[in-house]
Amino acid sequence: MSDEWQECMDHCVEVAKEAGKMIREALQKDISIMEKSSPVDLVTETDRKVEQLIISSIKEKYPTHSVIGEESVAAGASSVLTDDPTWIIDPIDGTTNFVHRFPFVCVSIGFTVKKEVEFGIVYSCVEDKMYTARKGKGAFCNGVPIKVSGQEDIKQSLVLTEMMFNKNPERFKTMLANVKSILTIPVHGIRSPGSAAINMCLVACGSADAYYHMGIYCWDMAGGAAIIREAGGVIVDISGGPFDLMSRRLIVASTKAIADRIAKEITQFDVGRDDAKVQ
Ligand code: LIP
Repeated sequence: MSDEWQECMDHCVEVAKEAGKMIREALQKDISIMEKSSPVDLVTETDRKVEQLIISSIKEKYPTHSVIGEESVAAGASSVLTDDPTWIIDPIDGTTNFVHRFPFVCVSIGFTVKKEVEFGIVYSCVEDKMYTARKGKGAFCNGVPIKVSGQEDIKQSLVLTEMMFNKNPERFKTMLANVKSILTIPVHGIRSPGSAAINMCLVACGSADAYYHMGIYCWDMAGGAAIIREAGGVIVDISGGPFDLMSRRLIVASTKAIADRIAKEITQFDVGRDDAKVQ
């Protein structure tokens, strides 16, 4: 069985390269922007085309596998994770970056078996960095092994999170208050690169020490989850408890000490679940 998943991973890397080429070409042309759930939730024709490319390639080669894709879910498809081999796809993670040509844009794909992440790839296609990881086999960037910083001291750390307008005033206030709490520890700084998957890879390769977020989706987290674990980092729920891929929240850190400290500072708010429709 293990070779079968390796073959899937090799295929995943090839299709991500093709998708990345499509995104780079689209960056050279006019980009027409559409809104999804809010004026700050954007989608483009390229998101949809890239997702179609990836899904058709997977379906042709692995017709029995399941797929959860960001744009398919936006169009009404299910986002319930089952025990089936499942490809969880974000065709462009960092769509807002893409429309502004801010260069942190990636293709993120995680592959689960019995609801556990078996492998993940994140292709930061403007930087041409291909992050890959398979369970038990290590994490790599362009084939070179990567590992987390190992930083234990939150006061010596660089923390990533994302900030955006939230139409719920209480949640918006809490999100900003959380940023203030983390800055006040104090940490060396907070950065917002604009792509959840790239944020996870930045922690995985030691360029940052932690990343936290409430309100992202399984397709933002699945690829990066494999990479951070295999790079020696930790991934937990925003409460500090076990990570749940469908929970829409996470803390990623170089060490448990840093993850625990962030969990202690954060005030949670309800963001729902990816699989809420079946609850
Ligand atoms: C985006 C993330 C971004 C986060 C947004 C959104 P998209 O994904 O990666 O970092 O702040 O909430 O989920 O929409 O570009 O795939």
